[in-house]
Amino acid sequence: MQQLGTLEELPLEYREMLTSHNLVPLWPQMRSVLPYNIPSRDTTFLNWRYENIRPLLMRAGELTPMEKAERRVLILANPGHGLENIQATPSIYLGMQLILPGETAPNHRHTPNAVRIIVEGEGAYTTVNDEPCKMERGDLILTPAGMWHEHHHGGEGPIVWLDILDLPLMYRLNSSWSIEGENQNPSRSRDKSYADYSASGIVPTLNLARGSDNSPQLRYPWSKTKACLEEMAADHDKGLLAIAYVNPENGQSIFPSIGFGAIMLRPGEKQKLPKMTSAKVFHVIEGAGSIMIEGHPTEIDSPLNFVERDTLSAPGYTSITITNMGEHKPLFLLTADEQPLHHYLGIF
Ligand code: 1HN
Repeated sequence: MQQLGTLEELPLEYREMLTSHNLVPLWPQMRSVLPYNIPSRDTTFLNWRYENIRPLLMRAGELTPMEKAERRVLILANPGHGLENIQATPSIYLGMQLILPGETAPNHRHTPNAVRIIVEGEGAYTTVNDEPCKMERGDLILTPAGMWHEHHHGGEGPIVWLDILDLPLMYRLNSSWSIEGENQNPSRSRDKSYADYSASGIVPTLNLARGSDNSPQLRYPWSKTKACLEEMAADHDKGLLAIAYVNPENGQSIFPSIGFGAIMLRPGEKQKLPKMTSAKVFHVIEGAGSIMIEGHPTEIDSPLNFVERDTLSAPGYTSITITNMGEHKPLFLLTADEQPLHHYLGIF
């Protein structure tokens, strides 16, 4: 590899002249912005264990009332990107949100796309553009860019969910902003996963939203995803059991930025995931296991163990292997990655 000139080799007076005209020489940083053979990957391979998050989140519930928080969230920040940059991966933000019984998180809408995965508790619902979406463990609830959303909790104990947003991307595009709104008046009694989009392959004929990029289905119940994976397992006794969450009207990823999926591992099974360019996030819905990556300079020798409700991140351009430690129980994971964006950019 050819050695390139450094900044220090240049006369001080020349460097100062460049700076004064807002100019920067490329060659001293050529290798760092365009590494040979493999990109730099800042995403640290790590597990945010729920057993560590939960007590700190409950303390946030004691320390900070809703009026002082708007959204009571602990951000799952990846140290590889710098904790202050609120990135789990280059374009994915993760946060664990808590609502206590009787609390409401006020109505607003914003440019970042958001998904919630329900982690713990029941009795809460999110209203999205007047559609009340019930929140049950493992459900995926969408609030696409620009849609009004507010959260209510009428249940007994705390409710906790994982927020997944393309906020780091929007923020760096200087396009992240929000508007506050009046409380919503739900116009229907239940979300469209019960009727309009209750069966795969069937869509309502009179759908006025057809053609819009946003998925008209806002809630993807875990019970249906799980049932589908179990039926797939009944038909296939080997191979990776995985599904993607798509817009039922056009089959495309539910967001243009982040792709969502679910994986099932049979009892005791070990699976190598298809190699991909994008970093990846995992949230454990049911079961326990371990995960290992290969092909990263900061690779740790031993795999990371995980249990239910843990959330993990892994860098792109690595080979990921997951093992289900349950001898009799299947393992279910939800995944989020930047695959749609990579496809769009032509780098996947
Ligand atoms: C947001 O609107 C929510 O609506 C949660 O629950 C987390 C993080 C950053 C920006 C907006 C929510 C968020 C957020």
